[in-house]
Amino acid sequence: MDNKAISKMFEEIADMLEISGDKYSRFEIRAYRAASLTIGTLQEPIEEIFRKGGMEALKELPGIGEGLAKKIAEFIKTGKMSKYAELKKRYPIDFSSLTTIEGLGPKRIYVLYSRLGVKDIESLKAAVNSHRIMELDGFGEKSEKQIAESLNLMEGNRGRLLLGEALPVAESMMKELLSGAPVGKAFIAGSISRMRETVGDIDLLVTSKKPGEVMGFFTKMKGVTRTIVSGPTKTTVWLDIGISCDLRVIEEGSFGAAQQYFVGSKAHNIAVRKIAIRKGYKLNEYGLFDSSGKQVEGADEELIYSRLGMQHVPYEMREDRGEIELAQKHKIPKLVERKNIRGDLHTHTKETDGTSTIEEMAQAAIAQGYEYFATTNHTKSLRIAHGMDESGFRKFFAKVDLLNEKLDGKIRILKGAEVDILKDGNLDLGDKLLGEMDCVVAAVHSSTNMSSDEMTKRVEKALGSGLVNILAHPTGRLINEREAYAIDLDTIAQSAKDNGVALEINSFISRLDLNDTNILSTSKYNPMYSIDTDAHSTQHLEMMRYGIGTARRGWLQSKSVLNSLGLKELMRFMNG
Ligand code: DGT
Ligand code: CA
Ligand code: CA
Repeated sequence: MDNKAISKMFEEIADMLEISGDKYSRFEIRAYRAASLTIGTLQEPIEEIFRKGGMEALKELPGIGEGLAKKIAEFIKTGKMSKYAELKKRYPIDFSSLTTIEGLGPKRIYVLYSRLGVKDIESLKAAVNSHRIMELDGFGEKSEKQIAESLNLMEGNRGRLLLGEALPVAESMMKELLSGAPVGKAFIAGSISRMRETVGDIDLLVTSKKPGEVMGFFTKMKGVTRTIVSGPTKTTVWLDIGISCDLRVIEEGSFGAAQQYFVGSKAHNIAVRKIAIRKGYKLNEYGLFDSSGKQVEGADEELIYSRLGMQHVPYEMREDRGEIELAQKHKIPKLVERKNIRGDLHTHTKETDGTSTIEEMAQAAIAQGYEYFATTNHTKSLRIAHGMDESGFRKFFAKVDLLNEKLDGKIRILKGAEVDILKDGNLDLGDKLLGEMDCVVAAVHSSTNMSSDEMTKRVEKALGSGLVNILAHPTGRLINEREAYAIDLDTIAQSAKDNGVALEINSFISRLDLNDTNILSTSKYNPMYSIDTDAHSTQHLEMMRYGIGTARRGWLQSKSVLNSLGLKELMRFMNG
């Protein structure tokens, strides 16, 4: 997968241009960052897009023009990008790792580099440990502490990729195996199948009569950098995306048992195995066996559960968090599915920090099969995202009105904003304009360093304004990068329920906010949830699956999902 490499390079080029003092326009730097986001979140390998459609296909990607397309093609063809190499010679700094540390942008990283020789995570750690950072101008003790905390967080998650990075790779490996190797069934197991927010390694299962041939093919597949262990039933390889992948060849008669075992989780499996033992069976990855050692089930996972007196358990629930008891009582809820989703209520356009036009977003939403979507650009306080003021919104909405007319019911674009919840809990746009909007998404973006009490009151005030429909990314966490800010979600969930505000499950791969445990713990207040992508380009609409996976991990049913409502009922909620 070149996606991640190219995305990183573009981001680093932007970082390096920013500190270079060379004559580059802000526009150019922004273009590199937008392109980085587009490619880093593509759900298809970029080399595939290029192979099928050449330069033209690259240029069709949101935010990719001629110049950037050339650089992408250069990298796919040669494995190098000369612009990047040139700048890197001047700045031998690992920006892509260092910028994930909270509080460090390119300029501050350059200060650390020129003053302390910090150029990667290792040397940053050394600088923190020797307490030399707090002595620098513009840093201080608080900064050093923040950096230390961020390093610890990174350490704790070391080696785990985002679900949204690993899942597309697993799927494309699956496809390659099915088309190129002598395999029958193929299946993605492990944490990916459970839609866990991060993934330690990829687990693939296939059936085949020629395991040797399959393994030979597997170790030479695209993205494989080396073979770690190779055997006829299990082979492990290292992938260029930075994690390993286990491939297991299973016999048909054991496929269901292997699925049950390797989907996991380990905790769920242990609980199921105990039930098997209590009923006089033995359960392992080869099958369910009776006391005489005869295999009584094996090919079909569902039959294994049913033989144990259990309902089949959706993969996302298999964490031993109470699903075992529900399955025994045959009370597993019917979880929300992609087909229940009728629109996306949090999206951006070019007018602020998105890369697609409203027309492009509308076409992409139609292609998703949606009845409606809300366009919710940033408001004025959020300068780094080019947030709009009242007149900007009014001008934009006039355009949306025309477009709605032109689309003639093919889809309904809801006019909205992602309005900033300011430090004092006030909203960052006038009441009159907010009152006229179809869909007001509110979110905290700044001054996040307050006590839980203060933050909770701040957000409660916004929810109580009568103007807000959805509270976006309620905890503000970024996976592997930034902890949730302090906030009392119990109080917020109760307030959301009382004020008719939905809590967002943000599907963006680095957010997944609320997360599974937040959903489980807030469900008792019975608020509505809105599963949105926060798309900044047409491609990002594809991330809906990660939000749905997260919702399912939180045991959510479609009756609690705002954007599973038809347009009429949705508007009743919005106006209620
Ligand atoms: P990961 O890779 O850390 O994101 O998480 P998983 O769940 O994919 O874990 P992994 O790859 O170590 O193992 C895949 C599945 O295999 C796991 O979910 C359950 C099963 N498994 C692994 N080790 C054990 C074990 O010791 N006992 C049982 N019962 N199952 C196991
Ligand atoms: Ca795994
Ligand atoms: Ca594994």
